[in-house]
Order: sequence, then structure tokens, then C-alpha cells
Amino acid sequence: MTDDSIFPADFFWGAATSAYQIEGSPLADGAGPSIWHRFSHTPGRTHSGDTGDTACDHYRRYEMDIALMQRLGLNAYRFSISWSRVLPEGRGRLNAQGLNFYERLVDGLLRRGIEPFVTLYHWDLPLALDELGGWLNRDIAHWFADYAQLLYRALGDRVRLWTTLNEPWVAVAEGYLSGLHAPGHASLAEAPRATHNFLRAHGLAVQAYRAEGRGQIGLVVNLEPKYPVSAKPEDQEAAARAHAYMNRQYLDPVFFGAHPRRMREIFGAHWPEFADADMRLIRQPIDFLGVNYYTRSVVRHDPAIVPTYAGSVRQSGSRYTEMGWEVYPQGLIDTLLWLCNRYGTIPLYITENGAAFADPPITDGRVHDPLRVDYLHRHLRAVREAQRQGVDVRGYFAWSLLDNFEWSYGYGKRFGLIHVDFTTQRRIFKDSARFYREVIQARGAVLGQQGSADSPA
Ligand code: IFM
Repeated sequence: MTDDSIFPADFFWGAATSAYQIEGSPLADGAGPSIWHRFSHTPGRTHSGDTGDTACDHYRRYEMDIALMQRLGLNAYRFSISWSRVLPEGRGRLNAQGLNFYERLVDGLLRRGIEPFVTLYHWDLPLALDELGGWLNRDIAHWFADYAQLLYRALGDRVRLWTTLNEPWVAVAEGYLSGLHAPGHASLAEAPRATHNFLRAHGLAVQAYRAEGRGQIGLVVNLEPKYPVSAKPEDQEAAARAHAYMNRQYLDPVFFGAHPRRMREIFGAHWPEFADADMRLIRQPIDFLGVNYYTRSVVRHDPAIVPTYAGSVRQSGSRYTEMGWEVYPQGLIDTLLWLCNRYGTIPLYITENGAAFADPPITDGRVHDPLRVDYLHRHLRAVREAQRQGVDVRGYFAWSLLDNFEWSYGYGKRFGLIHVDFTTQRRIFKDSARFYREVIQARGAVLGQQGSADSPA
């Protein structure tokens, strides 16, 4: 008898992090500052004035962290490269010591049988490039492709899986529209231009990879299904707008070579015409798609929410994380099925999934985090269910390996499977890490068989 809950033998069991959130030492060994360095050092921008100056001190403790990954049983690790560590001014002069850090990291992972899964951009733009206009300057597509090419050449003999951008939607919505993230702009006119340049940069970097890459390249997007709160036309329309804005804004151009028509409805006169040649550049075939999934949104028309006029309705009876995100594993299945229906059967990775909960105090050297265990359990079951329904999901990366710097929330939100004491840098496996290890060892058999992904573990 076959056990239906068993994941394929070549499934990637991973965890994810990003450079600014864990590395610390942002200016060490010749590195240049990033926009997040400036932003977090600007009073009032982050919770308690927290910065990534030390974070998890991973830059100096990476060997210990690789050993923890091995203890966890991971066979893949998703991390990002700090552009300004490698190119302090974002272009031109190489900082060999910065590049060497990533070479040592990759070699250390491979020695322990862990597949490196590299993200080229996870929000930490070199400050020098921001001073030239950053994502608003069309030249950034070339700066990014040159940086990407340098890394393909340096690491391409060892890294087989690459992604260009992490969550460009968040980078624009928070960095150029709400101003809650670096570079801290709040402009309806800038957001569409930044979006378009992110997409052009992605397209050029994929093109550069095709010229010499030996592995696979994709893009990572954050997706969140939008369900209308009622059958009223205005709520249905609001949900459709929110869906186009968050879920289709980056994927339609990449897969179809066109921005969704609703973008003009959302941004009005601020949404420019984009050249056909740009759209052709953006529509590069990719080898896989990375999906970051955390929650869903139940949507109603809300004139106060700019630019979509779509607000979220809190669901009584649901559990919410410390980020205020509803725990809703069925949304992951719905999202994956929607992706396959709309864009075809491309290989998929769940490149982030996880939850911030207020962990209880450490007792007997243990961190008991039953809510995170339950979250993981139900979402992993959802992944398996999606596979059973025919979706080609090839790997799962828990967010995050370690508690870390949660952007404007600073160290106030903990997503880690591994607890980090930010004073001593001591790491402790939470119960969720132990649970994940068991799941990996059993290839999912411990998740339980059938049933709705929504029934609590
Ligand atoms: O911490 C972030 C990560 O950098 C990008 N995706 C969502 C995570 C949780 O907010």
C-alpha cells in the first residue's frame, strides 16, 4: 500500500532567510551601505529604532548556522545576496571579500549536502544606486543584470537554482507607495514606474542567465488569494482589483507580456503607457516560479484604501498571527491551483511560508511554540494536497530558519524555527524546528493522511 502523504524523494525541504535580515556586519570588509542601512538608521522608521547592524550575526556565524541546518535535516537553503557587499557602489568596483563570503557560504552548504537556492535581490538596494534614482531610473535594469552576471560567473559552477527578485510587489507597495519600507517614498506616480523597472531588471537578468547559466532561474512573488466578502457587485469588483494588484501585477507581464488592464483602473492617470519592446523583454521564459504564501484576504469595497479601494475584513473564529495575518492553509491550495489554471503547469517552489507568534519564555532550555507547529503542519498538508491535485510543487522553504530583523517591525516579530537570543546570539531549536525535522525524516508521513488542510492538527 502506498502512503499518500509521502512527498517525492527529490523534494526540497528547506528554510529561507535574507541578507539584511540575518547577516549583520553590513559595512564589514569593504561592503557599501544599502537603502535598508540608511532607513533603519533614520529615527522613527523601525520599531524601537532596531537596525540590521548585528541581526543574527550570520556573517560571522554562518558555519554554525549551516550546522544547524544540517541538524534540522534540510536539503536546501534559500538565502539572498547583499548587492552592496559584492559591489559597494552597486556597479563597477568589485569587493572581493564580500563575494568571498558567499563563496564560503555556498561551499559550506554543498559540503553538508544542502542545495543553495540563491535570491539576487531581497530589498537591500545599494545606497549609491538609490542616489542615482534607484528603481525609478531605467538604467537599473542594466545595473541589476550586470550584478547578476557577475554572480552567475562567480557561483554558477556551484549554484543551480537562482531567483532574480524577492516579492517585488512588497518592494514597491511598501517602498514607493506606503513608505513603510526603504527607500521610504509615498507616491502614486512613482509606484508604477518602479514596478515596471523591477520587471525590466528581472527580464534582463533572465536573459543574461540564458547566455551562460547552467542551471535554472525563476522569480519569487508573494501571493494572497482575495475572496469577496459578499455577492454585492462592489465587493466582487474590489476583490478583483485587489487580486489584479497583488497577484497578477507581476505575473501577467512575465507570462503574457502585458500588464493587467485593471492597473490603469487602479492607478488612473498615474499608470503610464509602456513600450512594447519593454514588454517583450519582461516576457522571458522562466524555469520555475517561487511562491511566498502566508495568508488570504476577505475583501470588501472600502473607499479609504488607496489605490485599490479594497479593504480586508477580519474573520471571526479564525486564528491570526502576530502580523495580523489570518491562518488559512486552504488559500495555499487555491493559489497554487489558480496559478496552474492561469499560467500553465510551471514547476513551483513554496519559497516562503511561516508565521510570527509571540513565543512563550524559554523553559528547561526549550521554546514551546504550538501555534507555529500547527501552522506548519496544516500548510505542509496543504502542499501535499496540492501535489495530489496535480500541482508540480518541488520544494518548501519555511520562513524563517532563524528569528530575525522583520523590517519595520525590527526584532519585535519572531518567525524563526530557531529561536535567537539577540543579546548572546544563542540559538535554540523551537518545537516547530523539531516538528519540521520529524516531517523531513518521514518525508511527510507524520502529517496525517486525508482531510481538509484547514482542520487543525
Ligand atoms: O520577513 C519577510 C521576508 O523578508 C519577505 N516575505 C515575508 C516575510 C515575513 O514578513
